[in-house]
Amino acid sequence: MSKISPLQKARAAYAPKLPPALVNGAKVKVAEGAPTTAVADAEKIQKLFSATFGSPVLTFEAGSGDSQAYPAMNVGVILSGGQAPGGHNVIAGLFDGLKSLNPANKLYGFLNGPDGLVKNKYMELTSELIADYRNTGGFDMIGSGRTKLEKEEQFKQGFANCQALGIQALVIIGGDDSNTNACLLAEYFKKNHLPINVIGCPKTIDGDLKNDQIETSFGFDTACRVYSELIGNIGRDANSAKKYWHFIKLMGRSASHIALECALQTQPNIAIISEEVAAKKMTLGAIVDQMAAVIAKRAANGDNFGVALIPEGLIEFVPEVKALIAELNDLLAREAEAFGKLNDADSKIAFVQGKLNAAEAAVFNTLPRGIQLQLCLDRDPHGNVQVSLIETEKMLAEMVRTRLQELAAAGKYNGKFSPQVHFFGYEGRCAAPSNYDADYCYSLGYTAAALIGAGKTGYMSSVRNTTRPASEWVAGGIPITMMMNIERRHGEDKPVIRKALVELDGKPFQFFAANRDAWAVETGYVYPGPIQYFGPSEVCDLVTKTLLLEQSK
Ligand code: FBP
Repeated sequence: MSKISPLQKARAAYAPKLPPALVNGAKVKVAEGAPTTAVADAEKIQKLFSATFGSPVLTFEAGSGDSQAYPAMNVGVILSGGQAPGGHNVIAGLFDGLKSLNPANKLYGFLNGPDGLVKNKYMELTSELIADYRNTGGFDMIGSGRTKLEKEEQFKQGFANCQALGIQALVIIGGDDSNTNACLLAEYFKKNHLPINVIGCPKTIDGDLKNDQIETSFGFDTACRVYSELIGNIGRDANSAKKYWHFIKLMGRSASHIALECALQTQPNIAIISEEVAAKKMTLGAIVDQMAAVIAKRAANGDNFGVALIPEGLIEFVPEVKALIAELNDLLAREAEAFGKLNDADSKIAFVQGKLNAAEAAVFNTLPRGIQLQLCLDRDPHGNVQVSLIETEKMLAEMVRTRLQELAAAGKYNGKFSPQVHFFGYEGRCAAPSNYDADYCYSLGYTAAALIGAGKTGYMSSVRNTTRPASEWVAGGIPITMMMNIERRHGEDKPVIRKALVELDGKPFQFFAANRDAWAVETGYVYPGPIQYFGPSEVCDLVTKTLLLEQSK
């Protein structure tokens, strides 16, 4: 590794905390619960996962009482999908856990995501290498990628590559889709009597891989703290200069957990929650009206400034925009040739306007020109609009400006509106993990080693009770099939882990909803400041507001 910062140097010495069952190593006693079922569509899931379905929830108790080293084995690890703070600590925990089972155990990292498994690109992870990455952010130790592991040819190739390395267990660190695929792989191996076990670990800053058994996905805590620090700084600037409205888009491809957590941490004047927009079937116009109303109210109090949080996935939750995008996808696929011959932006927009159905055309016509063009141009290899590239924050700022001009003309607004737009996403994904994520990730990795030592497959590593001190954390394994249901994906019924959206009757949203009207008019910003790695526990060992509220009785 090249030059490291003083913080990184000091942080390398941090010893992450472990649940009590693991403090003396990964040889654990395993307590088995009752057989499990699926979160929905149990019959279909059982049919698809006949070899792995129904396994019990596992809880670890300290020490198997076995003083013998377990037989030596080789294990592979893969990072899958978007970066999330703490991934290196999962690998460090896995490495240390495996060594506690038998010092001769070896860990191989497949490079650049699942692709590395299929293409046989790997490196052995030695203690020297791991030492360089302890408590660091990023996934750069072995890299990540978004290749989906779902086809039988990939499974066969993966098996052959693992066999050549003597690998008996694979750990896949990923989000809901990657863990669904980990489960498919576990099923394939078990059904075909191929001696490789598969364990998943819950990762994603989006916070949407959680359920009754998995409290949170790793990385959510750190990413939200980084964004909240920045939002707090911007709030303080806004309240100092008193001249700008800041429209801040926050990452989170689909669910609004990040926007909600950041709102709970910083108390902005506006925070849009996509799930509420969908539930109330709000139009874009209604969202704009709501924002303009808050801006006008603050202006009437002499406050021509504010902070608004906008979740990245918003526009797909607005029913009319969703319908427009679906029609645009079809239209541009159907008319690809004719559309491709058009050279300038105006003729492209006019072409689309002329071919859309009346309802969709009406929505299209309300959008600012830049967004209209983005919707026509930015498409992924499957021909779909790349929603994450759409600058919702700019779109809303422009639409709100127009609405405020109308209000002013009607004598209902007499303020100044100067928007500043921001997008926070990559700023947080590779941050040095907070103590929470450093401990949680290390524990998840160590737990994966214990599950491997116990010969389990098709499980997700689980560490619970994390709002309490680590000395009360509970480690174990959750059968992945237990989290599954059947969903329609690309026109087909597929078994998938159910994505956790923001629950409108859940305590985090309810708390936000009870306070947002006051936060809209008062300037009650909270300034969380940067993540603290050293110092008193009350500033270093924080837990997200979301988790605290969810776990509160
Ligand atoms: P994962 O679900 O794979 O963890 O990724 C989440 C995320 O960070 C989203 O918040 C964001 O929309 C997306 O990745 C961006 O990914 P990319 O940089 O690959 O486009």
